[in-house]
Formats: sequence, structure tokens, C-alpha cells
Amino acid sequence: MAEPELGAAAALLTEARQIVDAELERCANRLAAEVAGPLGEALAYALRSPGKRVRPALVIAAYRAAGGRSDAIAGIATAVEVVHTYSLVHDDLPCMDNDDMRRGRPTIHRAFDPAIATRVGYLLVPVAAEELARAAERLELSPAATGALALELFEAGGIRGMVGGQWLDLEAEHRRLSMAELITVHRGKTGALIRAAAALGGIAARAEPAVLNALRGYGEEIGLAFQVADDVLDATGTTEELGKRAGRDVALAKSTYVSVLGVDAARREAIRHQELAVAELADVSLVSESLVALARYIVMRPS
Ligand code: GRG
Repeated sequence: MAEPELGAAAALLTEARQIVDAELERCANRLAAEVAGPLGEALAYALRSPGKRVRPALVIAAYRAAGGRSDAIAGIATAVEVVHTYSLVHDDLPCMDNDDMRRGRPTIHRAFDPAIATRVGYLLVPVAAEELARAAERLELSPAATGALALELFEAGGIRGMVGGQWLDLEAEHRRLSMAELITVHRGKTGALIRAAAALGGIAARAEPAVLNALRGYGEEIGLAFQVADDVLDATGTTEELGKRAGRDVALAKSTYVSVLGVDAARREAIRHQELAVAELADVSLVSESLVALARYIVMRPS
């Protein structure tokens, strides 16, 4: 992490972690009190899991880049992290990727059981919606802007985004995908939520349409860069470094950027998307060291 941009990204991720983890802790305590027994404990366990908080950092950086200044952006960043968290819970289930380790800890169905993990996944969907609605109120957004926030997040989390991408990904196991098919899978499965994170920051800051489109374009490119880097890490990292089992793509016979392009060309592809992302910002003269730093971090990250 010698590059100055990576230092700036690390500082932003630390800030995002502090801000969002406090909100997640509040949610975890509320749910553990409201939902009796192991299900309440599992909900709290899921919300307390230590991720990198890349998506919250993107929300916050995009919000500030578009001129936003309120602390209430924390609630929007939390809503995105909750969507990401429940997607990981379901992704790890035995009927999906069947993973036993995530974020350095046993997955929810391992720590509890698959029925509880399934419930945790869908019970967190309305938690994300509540967080978003409360934050929109605190940000004093208009009904139209609040609707736009909800549409951006839940469209990205739905069949036209994450759920649709996951579905295609599962269908594609044991089949060799073309580059075009691979991009379609990952634009939905991973890219849509990352794109939404950048756009949500813009909507919350009442960005003008050109700036909002640039943030979406930036998010689209780093969303793809994120997945290319993820494929490279799965092929080259260790289980200890990643906090999740390495080498799962080969074990599940998945087509990835690495299986289609090889490691070196995949790394170059990630950098190409990083550069396209930064160019989207430059096109509308949007100056944000944080967004540039996060784009760099996404391709250079160690886990
Ligand atoms: C429960 C309604 C509902 C939907 C779930 C399972 C599913 C639908 C979608 C899977 C989406 C998914 C898990 C995509 C992978 C994205 C990815 C590369 C995750 C890793 O993100 P990091 O590295 O993880 O940011 P941390 O742990 O740091 O947050």
C-alpha cells in the first residue's frame, strides 16, 4: 500500500467502517431484542460481521463529491451494506456456493443452520429499506428523491441486478462462458450494487443529472473492476488473506475473468475499468480524490 492513493482509500474505508459499524450495531441490538432465540442471535451475528465496507465508502465519497455535507448519509451507506450483507448470507448457503467461511468467521449456516441463514437473508431485506427511508427523512429529501433512492437500491438488488446476476451465475456453473456472458453475469451480480452505491451518494446530495450519470458510469466501471480483481484474488490469494476459502471458482467449475483471460490479462482488464471509471468523473469535471483513490484500491486491494 505504498501509493498515496491507497493511503487515502484506507483512511476513507476506516472512516466508513466507524460510521457504518455504529449503525449496524444499533440494528443488531434492536433485532436481537425483538427476535427471540437463535434467529435473533443470527441476525446480530450477520450484521456484526467485519467486511471491508467498500460500498459504504463509495456512498460517502460520491455524496461528498456531489456537494453533500450531512452526517445522515450514514443511514444510506448502512442500507447498502445491509443489502450486501444479506446477499453474502444467501450466496454462502449450501444450495448456492456452499461456503463455510466468510469474513474470517464461520458462515451463518455453519454457525447456526441453513434454515436460520435463509431467514436471516430475507429478514434483512426490509431492514435495508427502513434504514434508507429513515436516512432520507433525516436528509430532508423530497418524496421524489426518496423514491429515486429506493428505486436505485432495490432495482440494483433485484432481478435486473444482483438477484438476476446470481441466477445467471448459478445456471452457468460447469459451463464455459464467453466474455460477453461473463460481463452480463457480473454486471448484475456484483456490479449493480456497486454502481448503485455511487449513484445513491449522488441522489442524496441532490446532484444535477449530468453529475449523477457520471457517478453511475463511474460505479458501473468500478463494479466490473471489482469483480475482475475478486476473480484474480480467488486464484492467487490464500484463505487466511481473503477471510474466505480461496480457489472456490475452480472448485465450483465457474467461468471467471481468470479462466477466460488468464491472471495477467485479467489484472490489465481491471486497470482498464479503473481508468474508464476515473474518465467518467473527468468528463463532467467532478474532482474527487476519494473516488479516484477508491477506484485504485478496488483493483489493488489485498483481500
Ligand atoms: C436474499 C433477496 C436475496 C438475494 C440474494 C445470493 C444473492 C441474492 C446474490 C449474490 C451476490 C453476491 C454475493 C455477489 C458477490 C459480490 C462480491 C464480489 C462480494 C465480495 O465483496 P467484498 O469483497 O466483501 O466487498 P466484504 O466481506 O469485504 O464486504
